[in-house]
Formats: sequence, structure tokens, C-alpha cells
Amino acid sequence: ARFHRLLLTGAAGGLGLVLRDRLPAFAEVLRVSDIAPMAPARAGEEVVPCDLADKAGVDRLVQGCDAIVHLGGISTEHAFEQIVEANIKGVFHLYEGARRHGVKRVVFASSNHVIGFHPQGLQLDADAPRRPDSYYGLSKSFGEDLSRFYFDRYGIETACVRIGSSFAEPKDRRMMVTFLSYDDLTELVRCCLFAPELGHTIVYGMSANREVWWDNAKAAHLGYRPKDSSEPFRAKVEAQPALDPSDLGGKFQGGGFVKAGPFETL
Ligand code: NAI
Ligand code: 15L
Repeated sequence: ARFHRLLLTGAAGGLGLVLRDRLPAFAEVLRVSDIAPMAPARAGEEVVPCDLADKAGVDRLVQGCDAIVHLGGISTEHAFEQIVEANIKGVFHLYEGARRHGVKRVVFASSNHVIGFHPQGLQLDADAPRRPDSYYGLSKSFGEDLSRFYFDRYGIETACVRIGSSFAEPKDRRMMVTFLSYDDLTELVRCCLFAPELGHTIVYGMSANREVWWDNAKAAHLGYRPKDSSEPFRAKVEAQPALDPSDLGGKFQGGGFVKAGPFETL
């Protein structure tokens, strides 16, 4: 089963560049969008620049798409006023577009920062209470609630993927636990796009790392089986100096996000 037209937001970002190369297998047409410059359209692609804060623009962006992989937005801690535009209004505009144009499925790039103020080592599953660690984490928590509302009210299915740390390599000790390889990310997105019944699913985006803090038992219906692990990078990561024991970044699941800011805007 392939989609006719699949929308990828955040296509100019780190993960967007990865998925722009990999999602064409799942759709006849891949529509890619970002506010930042993007490479010209290749065969089977449509390139549509758009600011997620622009409601009418997002409505046009979503029109004609069968499913959406929503990566677009601010991806680290920033002032609340900036987060509101890109992430909070942005995710609302996206789901309004989905509702108006009959899109039935969304893969939403949520984040571990919705649970980032839980202590490291505590095991969490999909029903763990959220403890956002930043305005950024709060915006992802809002996106999770908004997507649940659009499922309950309008039947739009969503997978909220609480991505851990998806980079080419884990960069520090915490990311040994939170690492999600690009191949496992691609497989997880594939599982979310093609699961026969998605409903509203919360899933943690991590590889098969030696130590994990998250349990995906409640997302078993996705059939996601990670193949990679952070283990090959252990020696390189552990050659770095350890964090000072007083550093809050070593105490909480969200790492350094728990101490980012404040961002004064007055
Ligand atoms: P990124 O920051 O590299 O990419 C995000 C993209 O969104 C950028 O290209 C940016 O230009 C675009 N964007 C920002 N504001 C926008 C706006 N107002 N309108 C349209 N586009 C806008 O982030 P990355 O690492 O590629 O992450 C992708 C998504 O996954 C983000 O939503 C991020 O929050 C989420 N995520 C990523 C993780 C990771 O480890 N890479 C971990 C957890 C969540
Ligand atoms: C995120 O949500 C960020 O988008 C990403 O840049 C990383 O910092 C990641 O979480 C992480 O927690 O490692």
C-alpha cells in the first residue's frame, strides 16, 4: 500500500533531510515543506515553502495530501513567543488543514522532552504522566493533546513519536540511552504510516539500546522492532569527561533541556 501524496514538513532539517531521501518509497508523490531553503524538487517530489504560523499557507500545503509526517517546528528550547508561532499555532494549523481536506493519518514528531523532568533510570510507558522540561517540551505536549482531540472528534489517526535522540551518532552518555538511529527512525515512521489500525498512539522513538528508560508495550500494534543500538559508540562516548555530579543535565531524562533559559523577552 502506497500513499498517493505524502506531506513531509521540516524537510530542510536534520531528520527532514534523512526522511526526504527515504519516504519516496512510500508514496507516488512526496510533498516537502519548510520555512528554510530546500533543494529543488526531484522526480516524484513537490517543494512547497511554508511558514507553519501561516494558517492559510498551511491549509494550501495540506490540500491534496493523504498522510502527513510532521517534523516542522522549533526543535530546541527557545523563548515561549517563538515556540507559540512555529509549534503551537503550527500544529493547530496542520490539524485544521487535515480536518478540512480529509487527511486521515499523521505521524507527529513529539519528543522525549514531554517527559523530560522524570528522573533518569525511571521506567516509563505511554501512560506515564507527562513532565515537560521546557517551553519546547510543553509545545510537544500540546501537540499530543491536540492530536488526541482531533482523533476523538474527527477520527484523524496520529502516532505521537516521542523521539529520543536521532542523530548520526549518540553525542553523550545520556544519548547512549535515548539514541534512535536513522534506519530505526525510518522503520518506525513506516510502521506508523502503514499500521492497519493506528488510532491515537504514543510511541517512544529509540533504538534497541543496552539501557532504556521507555517501554513500548502499549504500541505493540505498530510492530516496530528496532535493529540498531548505541553500543558501537560506547567507547567513543565514554572517552568524554563525565558530567559534574551536580549537573542537572545528568539527573533528568531530558538532559540539558531542564536547565535551558530563561529567555527574557521583556
Ligand atoms: P531541525 O531543527 O533540524 O528541523 C526542524 C525544521 O523545522 C527546520 O528545518 C526548520 O526550518 C523547520 N521550521 C522551524 N520553524 C518553522 C516554521 N515556523 N515553519 C515551517 N518550518 C519551520 O530538527 P530535527 O532534529 O530534524 O527534528 C525534526 C522534528 O523532530 C522536530 O519537530 C523536533 O522537535 C523533533 N525531534 C527531534 C529529535 C532529534 O533527536 N533529532 C528528538 C525529538 C524530537
Ligand atoms: C529533541 O527533542 C531535540 O529536537 C533534539 O535536538 C535533541 O536535543 C533531542 O531532543 C534529545 O533529547 O537528545
